[in-house]
Amino acid sequence: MKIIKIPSSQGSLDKNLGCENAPEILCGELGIDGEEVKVISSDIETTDKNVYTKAKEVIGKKPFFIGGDHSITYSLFKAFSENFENSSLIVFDAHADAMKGIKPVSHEDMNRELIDDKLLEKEKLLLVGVRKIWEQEQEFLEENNVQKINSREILGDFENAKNELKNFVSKQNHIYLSVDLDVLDPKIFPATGYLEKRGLSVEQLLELIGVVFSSGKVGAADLVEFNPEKDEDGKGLIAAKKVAKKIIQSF
Ligand SMILES: [Mn+2]
Repeated sequence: MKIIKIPSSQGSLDKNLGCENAPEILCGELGIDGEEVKVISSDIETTDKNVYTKAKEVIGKKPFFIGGDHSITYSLFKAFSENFENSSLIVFDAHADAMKGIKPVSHEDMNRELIDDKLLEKEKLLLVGVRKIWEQEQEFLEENNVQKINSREILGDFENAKNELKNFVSKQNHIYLSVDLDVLDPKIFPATGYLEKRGLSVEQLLELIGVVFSSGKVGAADLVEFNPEKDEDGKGLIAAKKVAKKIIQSF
């Protein structure tokens, strides 16, 4: 596998400034090194191009991308889907990231932009842990029948949620896994831009990530939206490290 650092918060609409520091801190703490994508300050379009170019270079070598804000997944999945036919996207996130989009892509619209730009088939997207959906997003998700396993289902009947995930995974060919750490409960993970109550525990997230990897179909993964600047008590780093380790060990 290959670790790629993407130190950019340029797609966060200024809502998670500081998350660009996550790759350096996380890799330092984990004692791992990695290549770094060149981020051009105040030029998100060039940064996005650099993210895409790097992804094209490493797709096929089981890359693990550490962000950064969630907008990077657009360019990363674009490269992934060009390499693997019928590729699927499983996103752990408190949000649907499906607002009406404008370019450049942001962390609020990247799922929708991937579908609208025909880089992702709507039935190949699965949202996991979602619990805050805006009205315009709800319309889009319903119109497109986007599959989701929401946070309520996971907290209510974990075994059932796990089986639903297994079922989705079993029908896919090539999976890109994207983990937005705001899927975790704010009590254990306050170190991010948008806090939504009633989220997952670290143990639940690790187990569900394990389900996805046990298929042997994961070709690339990312970890996004950890903001060390909002991590006042260090809890965020502890959780982020556990999740990063799990992904590294699973590849
Ligand atoms: Mn997100």
